[in-house]
Amino acid sequence: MAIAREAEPVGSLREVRDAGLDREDLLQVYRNMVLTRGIEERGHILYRQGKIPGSFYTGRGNEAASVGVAAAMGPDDVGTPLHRDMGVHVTRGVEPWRIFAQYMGRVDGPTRGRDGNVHMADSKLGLIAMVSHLPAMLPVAVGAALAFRIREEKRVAVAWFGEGASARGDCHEGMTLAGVRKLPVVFVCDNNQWAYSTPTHLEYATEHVADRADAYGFEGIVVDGTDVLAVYREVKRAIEKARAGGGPTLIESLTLRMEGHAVHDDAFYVPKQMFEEWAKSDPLERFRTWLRENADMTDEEEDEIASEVKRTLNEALRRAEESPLPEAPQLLEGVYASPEDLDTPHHK
Ligand SMILES: Cc1ncc(C[n+]2csc(CCOP(=O)(O)OP(=O)(O)O)c2C)c(N)n1
Ligand SMILES: [Mg+2]
Repeated sequence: MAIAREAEPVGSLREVRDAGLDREDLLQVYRNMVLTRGIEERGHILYRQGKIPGSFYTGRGNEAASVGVAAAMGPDDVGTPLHRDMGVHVTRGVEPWRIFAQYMGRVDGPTRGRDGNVHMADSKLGLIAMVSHLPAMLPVAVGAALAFRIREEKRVAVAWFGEGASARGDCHEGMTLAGVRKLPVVFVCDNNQWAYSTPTHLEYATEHVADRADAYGFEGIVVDGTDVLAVYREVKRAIEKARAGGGPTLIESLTLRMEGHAVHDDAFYVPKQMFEEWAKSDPLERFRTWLRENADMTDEEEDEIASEVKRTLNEALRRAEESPLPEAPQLLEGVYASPEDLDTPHHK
């Protein structure tokens, strides 16, 4: 039996206004979702053209979840987004041309050519770059939340992890400490129902991943990750609760990974019917329909967003391709911090 609360879908425009989004905000959220998908689609083309070293990961199906969470974060909050969360980078304001530069290992990517793919973040925008080892970023986010507590800053950390990664010890360690110290952290589980080729019934034995929150002493919520407004509303509540001293929340966002684990994987092991079922709740299409029915989005507004995104992507690709590859002697720059770079007293 489920222990976590199962969140209701969002209904009216009024409810959305109460949650803090006006009409302009809604159109911006939609634009960020369209841009997120566009970046990953163009990235896939770059990969096929042989311009991207290594592999290529996308978060198709996760656009509502990633944009919805990021839209609920405050400007001084921090986050540790993962490989399905391009919408977080887009919403926090990473310019698309820098994302393409990152994909291609160029100096203008957020890691300045030191890493590829989505192993990136712009710390000036409150994001901490992921490492491959999952869910190693959870203790990092919990550490950030502990720092906020010690420094008496009203900031919140948002920590992403996949349902597969939830089986590992660092997840348990991070949540235990966060629960015991009532830290200002929101855990977001991107449950896309597959960990590479492993299905959920081989990943966890509870009904929901969020059911575990109760055992750590905080609230667990399951939300439909294709419903951007429901994601926004639930995360906004959890962030404000954390900011007010109410401790952590675990939000499980349920989606389906709509492509292979990465582009080298054709996901032959996912039942075709499952894809067909989930394609019916495509996050972009769902929100587009909602906006037309509830916020009177016009054909002109929709076309304007589509063409602005297209222009942005074309310009971004052109600019990224002009960015050079890094020079070998620069590779160690910015890798190690010196005591002067750090503002922590014991490093002075
Ligand atoms: C500690 C660790 N073990 C194995 C891997 C290899 N690996 C990369 S992604 C992945 C699947 C992760 O599944 P999930 O957490 O559900 O995230 P998803 O990729 O589905 O978003 C695995 C096993 C890893 N990155 N880190
Ligand atoms: Mg998964």
